[in-house]
Amino acid sequence: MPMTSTEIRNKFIAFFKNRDHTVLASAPLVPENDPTVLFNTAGMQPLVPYLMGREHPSGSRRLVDIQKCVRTGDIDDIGDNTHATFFEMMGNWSLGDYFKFEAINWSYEFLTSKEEGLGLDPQRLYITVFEGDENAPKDEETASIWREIFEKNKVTGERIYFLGKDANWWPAVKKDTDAWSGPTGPCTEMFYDLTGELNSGMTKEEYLKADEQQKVVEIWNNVFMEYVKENGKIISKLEKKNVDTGSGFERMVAVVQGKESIFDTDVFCRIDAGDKRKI
Ligand code: ALA
Repeated sequence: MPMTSTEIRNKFIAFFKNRDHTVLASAPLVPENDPTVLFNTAGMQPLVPYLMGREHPSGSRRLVDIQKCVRTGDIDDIGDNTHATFFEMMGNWSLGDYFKFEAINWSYEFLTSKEEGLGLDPQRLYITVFEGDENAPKDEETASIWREIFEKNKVTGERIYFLGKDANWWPAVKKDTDAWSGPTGPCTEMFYDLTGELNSGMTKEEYLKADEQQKVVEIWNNVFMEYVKENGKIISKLEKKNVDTGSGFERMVAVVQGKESIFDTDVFCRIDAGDKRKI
């Protein structure tokens, strides 16, 4: 029997609680103090003041939560296998505390550990890393942390791809319309091979094609916030570096339950009704 969505939810919270993270309830879907968005579109949205340097009311510099989100930017993708109008985002947060090494190692451990995590097959993981541009250098540090993890765990093949800011920078830049103000930085995304048939020696072009065909699905994004953006432009470095994580809950459930679509998981289907939808 695969894990239920409730078990996955509880495991995520427990994993980070055991690593000294304070557990937060989801903030309301409609932001309380952020006029820039109609809905919370990511786990980081309600935490922006703390990512910018204000002390969190809990007094903690490590947080974990599962945030309710509506991502209006994804509206054209709604209805495919992996995008929902409303979704939940699992997140662990470092407010000026740990950075790349711990964040990446914990992501890998939670994804693959059979005891404390989800027990996913590491041979089906693919990673993207920021390739660098005029604002920030190629993220070699992140790539070398991943290489070390794969080597230590005997995960074979080439599975790290360097991509540009549209894919590996938060928030992704949409030319001319990006008026985002807030904390920003490069990210590393984790994808899972839904088919179990992909070859880890794929060229970048082959990998991008597999992504386009939804053979891989993004299941986790670690953002390494180091900069401050104002009206879409990087204006300074953050005083304290942060980690912002986003892991789509419904997608993770689909991957763990071996389903191609989030709509076939127990988040949307009765667990005793086979493939019949609830409504
Ligand atoms: N803020 C990042 C995202 O939503 C983690 O993907």
